Amino acid sequence: METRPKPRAVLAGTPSDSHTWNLLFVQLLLEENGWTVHNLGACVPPAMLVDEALRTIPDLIVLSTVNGHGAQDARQVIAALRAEHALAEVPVSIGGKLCVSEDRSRDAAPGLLAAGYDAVLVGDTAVPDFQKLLARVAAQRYARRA
Ligand code: B12
Repeated sequence: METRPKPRAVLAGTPSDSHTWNLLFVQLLLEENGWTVHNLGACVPPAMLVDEALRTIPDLIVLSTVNGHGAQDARQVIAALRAEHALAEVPVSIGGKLCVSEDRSRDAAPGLLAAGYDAVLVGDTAVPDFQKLLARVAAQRYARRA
């Protein structure tokens, strides 16, 4: 019987993004892959995400965005998270429709990785890539606490 505590994720929409079905999709995906999720919902201000992350120190922070402004919004969010020493080791990933086309979303990825994201998940491979990332982060968590 599985007795290990589940890895924990904090999930949020980007500050300007009011879409919610994407968040529900990502929450279910995380849960189906064995994670506990605190879904903060849409239009999450960076300060609120930082407060929640500091309160719980999750194993993963996940941002979902589809309104086309995500690549811009994502900058202020990662700057706020990476300004906190206590969150330095927490992986942060972002996925969805980051810009108004898939090509632009892919073009935005290197800049977001350089800004501090650990993974930028866009296009057809977003979900399988995310599932691999979840397995990797969970395995690292269990190895650290073994
Ligand atoms: C429903 C909808 C709305 C509803 C939202 C209701 C709600 N409660 O969510 C309403 C009418 C409110 C709305 C508003 C707006 N919308 Co709208 N909306 C849609 C629509 C039709 C469906 C979105 C949806 O729910 N899909 C279902 C979910 C499950 O799928 P998804 O969101 O696509 O997410 C998938 C992937 O992106 C990915 N994914 C998402 N996040 C993540 C995260 C990770 C980690 C991973 C791995 C994967 C992942 O996985 C999901 C499943 O495949 C889309 C068009 C479309 N057909 O997609 C436009 C769309 C998202 N909207 C759009 C826009 C522009 C807006 C507005 C800005 C319009 C306006 N001018 O006011 C506003 C948003 C205002 C704001 N402040 O954000 C654009 C975004 C442009 C872009 N990115 O290219 C779209 C694409 C329409 C279009 N073709 O132009 N919208």
